[in-house]
Amino acid sequence: MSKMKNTIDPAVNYLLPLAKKAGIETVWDRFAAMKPQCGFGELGICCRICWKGPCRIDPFGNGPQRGVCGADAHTIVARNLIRMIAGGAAAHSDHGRHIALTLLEVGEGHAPAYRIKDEQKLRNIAEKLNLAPAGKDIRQVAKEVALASLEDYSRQKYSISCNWAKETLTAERVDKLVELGVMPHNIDAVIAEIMHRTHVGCDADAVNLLLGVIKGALADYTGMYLSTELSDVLFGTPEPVVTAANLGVLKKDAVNIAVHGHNPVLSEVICDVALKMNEEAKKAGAKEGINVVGICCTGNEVMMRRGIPLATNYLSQELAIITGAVDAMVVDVQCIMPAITGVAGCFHTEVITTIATNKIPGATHVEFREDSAFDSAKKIVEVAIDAFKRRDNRKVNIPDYKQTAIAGFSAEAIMAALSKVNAKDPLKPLIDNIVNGNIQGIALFAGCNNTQVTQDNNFITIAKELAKNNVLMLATGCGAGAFAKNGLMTQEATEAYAGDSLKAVLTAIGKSAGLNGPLPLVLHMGSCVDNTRAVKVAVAVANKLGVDLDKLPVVASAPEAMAEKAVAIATWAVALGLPTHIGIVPQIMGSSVVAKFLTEKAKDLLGGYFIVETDPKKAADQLFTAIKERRKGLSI
Ligand code: SF4
Ligand code: MSK
Repeated sequence: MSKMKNTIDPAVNYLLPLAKKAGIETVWDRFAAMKPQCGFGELGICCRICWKGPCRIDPFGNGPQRGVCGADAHTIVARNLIRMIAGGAAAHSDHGRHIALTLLEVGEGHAPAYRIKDEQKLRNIAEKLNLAPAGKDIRQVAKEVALASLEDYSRQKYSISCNWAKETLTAERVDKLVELGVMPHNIDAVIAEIMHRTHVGCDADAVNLLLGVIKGALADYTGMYLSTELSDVLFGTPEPVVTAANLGVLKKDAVNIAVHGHNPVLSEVICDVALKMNEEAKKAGAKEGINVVGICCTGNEVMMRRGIPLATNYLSQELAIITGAVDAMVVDVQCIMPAITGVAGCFHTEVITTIATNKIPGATHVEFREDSAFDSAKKIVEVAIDAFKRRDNRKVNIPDYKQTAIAGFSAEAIMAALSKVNAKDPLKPLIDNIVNGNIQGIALFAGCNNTQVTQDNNFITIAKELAKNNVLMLATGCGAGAFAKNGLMTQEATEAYAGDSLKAVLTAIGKSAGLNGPLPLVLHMGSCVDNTRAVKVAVAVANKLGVDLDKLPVVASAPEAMAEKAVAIATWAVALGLPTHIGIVPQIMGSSVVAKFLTEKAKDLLGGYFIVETDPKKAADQLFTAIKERRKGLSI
């Protein structure tokens, strides 16, 4: 059997042999050492919920079929899954809480490092949340929006749905979700409920747990939606910006600061402060001053809003350090490998943690607080400049690989581009082209990288196949990173890979929007928390057509999913009615009840369902088949 390639990223392929030669271990070495991975875990049939365990079910039927307490495979798999959803929802929604609290501080005048950058968006949100903003002072509006958002974390009445869930979906979808009893009333309470119902001796009914899975995923959706929207208010709503991606964006003659993680509350201030400290960097010998680059989703955030180049995505974060050119890697929350401090120990790189609840042994901790954001950011940049002075240039190996990437396609930016084609009715050109088949459908790519598959390969393979079939593509998270690094967020990619009718539409819109050519083949919609931007566009289209989301020729794919957050996102995509592809075998296959529910029964209940396919070409076929099925349903 031929060995699976680690990655298709040329920069990573350039650096991995150097890492090996230097005896530096990476994620791929640890993955190889971990094999064979536990078969019980792969099937989701091991349980460690109580200390009578661990228990495991024999998948071949010869050994135990129940845990010590009597839980069977279906209960165990469903409980494991719902706890993953709780983890994902907690991560996204805690991020959202942080943003909402920052907005509240701004409204109350306690956060001098921040301001309201998009007042109009704030007022639009206030309208959506029925807060009657007309005539009110903008800080008052900020306060009211923040409090209405925080209500989604504190409401005690089960009968009232979360504001950000009920006001952002089609009415029909809201009714359906309420009827199924899966609409969240309070994000925190839903997460607590999941932890309670999965405590030893509680919910043992797999189907009931699966409905809880859907509810948990919708709590995730709620936290994500408000996080994105309030981030735009504070930091600006992204607009198309031309930048670059891959490790070649690091500069030999600059203090390179990599911002990594998810939360723009920190990275935005670092970018501001870095600009002001350029002279200090030059005095330290960095001819080109400070070069801020992004990794993972913090990278996507600053790329979308500021055109800061993206160094790399999740799986290759260690490789950024192995270039020997990163002076500081500043991390906040989520998707930060604990391994980075070990790699940094082989170089001069400072890993700087910033959040009290996210520390890594071996890192320097600079606590970040909103009320003293400038001071913390200044200290971080000083640490980076100091580290630069210790850089060993003999160890510097910056791969000469970078690609142009056009980022910044928020829902508003897409509407703005469309309004250049039809100012009165911006959605019309999109809908007309879907109806006439020039655009067959829309695919949203989300999610991570995963060592289980060749890094970036599934994203690129599926996208090229769908492009041929005239499918419009959107991307977020490390999927967006994959496309950016591999040149699919360019106009040239549209010329090279789009089917004729898709190319014609992307060219017409791009030219009208003043891009002097087509829109890029894949539209960068932001970080993993920003998937709701795609929902915003889909809901607008659905409302205009007068149909629910499960009728639209819209599909989602997380072909290299890894994180609990990705599991939660994929699940709410299903709950919203989308056929949703996963390119990794999910850890649920030990229960026929759970697998059948998610891949088949969900379709009857919600319209959306999971497609599990590890072969990217076959996955593209299945996604396109789902699109065609939807078109047939609409008689188009
Ligand atoms: Fe075993 Fe039941 Fe305890 Fe899980 S909850 S570890 S199945 S005894
Ligand atoms: S960083 S959740 S690896 S997308 Fe958002 Fe990337 Fe997945 Fe983390």
